[in-house]
Amino acid sequence: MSDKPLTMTDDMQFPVNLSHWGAFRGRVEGGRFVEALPIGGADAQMIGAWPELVHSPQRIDQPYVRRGWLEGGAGPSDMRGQDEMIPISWDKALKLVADEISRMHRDFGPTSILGGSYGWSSAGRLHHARSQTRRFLAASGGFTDQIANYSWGAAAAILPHVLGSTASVAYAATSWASIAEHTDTFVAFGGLNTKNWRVTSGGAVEHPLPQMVAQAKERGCRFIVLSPLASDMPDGLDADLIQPRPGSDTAIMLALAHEAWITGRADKAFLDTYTTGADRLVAYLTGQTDGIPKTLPWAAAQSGVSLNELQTLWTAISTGRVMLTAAWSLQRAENGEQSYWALIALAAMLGQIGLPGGGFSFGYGSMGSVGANARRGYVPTLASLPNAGTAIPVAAVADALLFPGEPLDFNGKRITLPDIRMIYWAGGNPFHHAQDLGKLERGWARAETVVVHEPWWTPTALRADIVLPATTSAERNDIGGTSRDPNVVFMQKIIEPQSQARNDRDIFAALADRLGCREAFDGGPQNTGFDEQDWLKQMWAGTVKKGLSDGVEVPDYDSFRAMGVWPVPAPDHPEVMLAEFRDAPDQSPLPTPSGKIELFSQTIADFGYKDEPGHPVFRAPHEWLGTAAQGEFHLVTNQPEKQLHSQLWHTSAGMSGAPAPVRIHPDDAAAHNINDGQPVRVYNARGACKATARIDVGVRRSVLVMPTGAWFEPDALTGLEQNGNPNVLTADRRSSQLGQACAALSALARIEPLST
Ligand SMILES: Nc1nc2c(c(=O)[nH]1)N[C@H]1C(S)=C(S)[C@@H](COP(=O)(O)OP(=O)(O)OC[C@H]3O[C@@H](n4cnc5c(=O)[nH]c(N)nc54)[C@H](O)[C@@H]3O)O[C@H]1N2
Ligand SMILES: Nc1nc2c(c(=O)[nH]1)N[C@H]1C(S)=C(S)[C@@H](COP(=O)(O)OP(=O)(O)OC[C@H]3O[C@@H](n4cnc5c(=O)[nH]c(N)nc54)[C@H](O)[C@@H]3O)O[C@H]1N2
Ligand SMILES: [Mo]
Repeated sequence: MSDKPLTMTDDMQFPVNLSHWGAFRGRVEGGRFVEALPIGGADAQMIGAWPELVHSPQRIDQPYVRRGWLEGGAGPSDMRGQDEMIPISWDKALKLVADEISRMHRDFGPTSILGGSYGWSSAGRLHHARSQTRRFLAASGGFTDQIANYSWGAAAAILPHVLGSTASVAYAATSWASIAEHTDTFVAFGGLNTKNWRVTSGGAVEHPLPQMVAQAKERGCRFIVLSPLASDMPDGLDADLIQPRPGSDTAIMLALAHEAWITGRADKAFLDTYTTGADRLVAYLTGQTDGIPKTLPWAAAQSGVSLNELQTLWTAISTGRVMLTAAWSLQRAENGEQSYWALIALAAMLGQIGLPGGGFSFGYGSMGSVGANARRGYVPTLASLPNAGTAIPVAAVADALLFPGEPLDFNGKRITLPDIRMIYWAGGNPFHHAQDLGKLERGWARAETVVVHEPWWTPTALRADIVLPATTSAERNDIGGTSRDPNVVFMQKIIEPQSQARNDRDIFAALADRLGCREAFDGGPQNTGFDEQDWLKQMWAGTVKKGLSDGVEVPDYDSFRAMGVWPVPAPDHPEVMLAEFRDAPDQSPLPTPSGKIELFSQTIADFGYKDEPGHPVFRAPHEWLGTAAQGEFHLVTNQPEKQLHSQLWHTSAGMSGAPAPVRIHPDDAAAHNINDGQPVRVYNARGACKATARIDVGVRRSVLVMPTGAWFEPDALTGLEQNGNPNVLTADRRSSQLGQACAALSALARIEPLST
């Protein structure tokens, strides 16, 4: 490993590649990938693990089939993950898979195949496993897709009602340049955890946020962080820290909005011009609707924060230019939708939405390059194909497997859960990401056939009937990048495919040939016979065309390929979210029913959901410190430090050396006889896992903080999960009927020393 990261111009002889955790050059010696060198400030340890990933002993070397499935035929089974896996030829494996797809379509119709394939697979748009899976299953006759995502599913449901689109969580954000220049007070609900900046969906080349935050600080911006974890901020930021009960932020936001109203600070002109329904919200805030004024003392009682701290917070935001932000974690909770709506309502009261450095933006602490200010639309994507099947909310997988035919209320619609008989997963790890993994196991057992494409023997691959070995992105050419970073990367193949691994796309093309749907999979006769190069050229042609229409000079394909990294010219101005709307609300209305920010939504009120009266509300979750019994902790499951979810776990960058860490306050540790570094058992009625105690004075009392990312490995006899996957503990309740989104952060658990 070199001690200084390479710049883009160094060592041009090594091919450039890209992952969600950054760009790198790869050095191959004697047929082995021996070194990965970070480009542009990517985390050296995570990047450095690339050769370990490619040559991992966990690589799947060839296709396998589960003995019970091969000998007993397709059918429900609780032997997945336990049976022997038998090596078979590609030809045999492809025939088995193609025959199963035909059988499903013939006997049960398209919705019988679950094919959403949620997960992050690899950066690179052509070989993006999830896109390829969806194209293939759509082309072959249809499937049950998965709607939205785990990251911000609740936001995806609420924001279109309030702002008209998901832009403010998906890609738009006021830029850090604007914050550095204008913001007086920056309030971060959920903090700004620097570990999350190591990762950007699609893969970023630059990692500018630490410097940009430091610039704002230097210019005199005051930072206030609300989080149960003190380390949810960059070292040296010295933000004021407030530690509310997890799940209580909405109460705080609403009380601040109430305070703005009753003190006369509310910007009535802004509310009149740019919002609708403020009167309905105010009636709730003042207690006219439900008899409970949402005062600061009320919020103090809900959140376990002192009145004094809330008064200081109110004073801080009542003057000057204020930027309000919430991490995505806040909405990955029961009634998570409300935290985002309440934040928008508070920002509307302050009247600075659309002004430089003011208003709100989501997710500055959630991913690298949020607010980095890039010109969007230059990373090509692969077109999707129309699906004749159906779709379920992404987090409703276990329910769909367990309760076919049951109705599910979702964002004003009533879905009937499909009768899923075949699971097809490529590019995700549901036995890492889903809540209540015991429940998922019970649902999974009901499937007749499970097919998984994976590079490694993950818990999901181990629970398949047919496993097909996939290449990693180092073993193929691709184009990648993210709309949040000003670069597009030509990902050059570093090493030939290992063992018998094949590209997901080639696997699907071979299956499409067998099923007679190759032309549909290719997207029409004009693409027939396309190889990797042809596809990449076609995708790049779209980017060149965009450049022509925008007046941006884009290199031709061969030049781009030779460059490896193409820096997209910066936009003319730093982005200020909703500035256009503020400047000309009549010419640039929001795509909401009123054209304005909806502080009351008739559409939502008309859904008639119990917890959605049509304006932001505080609804306490089922599981939080407000309902905790003696000895119960709020379990906060955040993102892992040096992994991307379950990826990298089995490398030197990951956590596989010991059960995952669980952070606990020293007083709580003492009360439970727990020492630093001690093996512990974290448990509740849903399950139990091992973990390694980390005593941390920065953790709020009565909270445990445990990262996701450990590979699910329950002990065959006791069920005790061995590696520290907290999703054996989380509840599979969804955010609400509106979002049906992942609510992993609303869970209670207990902890005890593990006697060995
Ligand atoms: N408790 C709790 N649970 C959570 C969260 C939380 O905060 N708390 N967060 C949720 C969130 S936001 C997310 S995004 C999910 C993460 O969801 P996961 O599905 O767990 O994400 P990954 O671990 O990135 O899974 C990607 C999988 O694709 C495989 N892969 C990589 N490259 C390729 C390829 O080229 N081809 C194929 N076929 N496979 C490939 C990897 O080996 C890996 O198994 O977890 C969710 N779960
Ligand atoms: N290193 C690394 N970075 C990543 C990822 C990764 O796997 N590894 N995954 C990426 C993905 S897919 C996503 S979706 C994003 C997720 O981005 P986030 O959801 O923002 O990230 P988390 O780490 O889950 O949570 C951030 C912090 O929120 C705090 N928090 C939790 N609950 C509450 C609450 O109720 N109130 C308050 N005030 N704070 C709370 C926790 O202390 C936690 O540390 O991260 C991305 N970045
Ligand atoms: Mo995510």
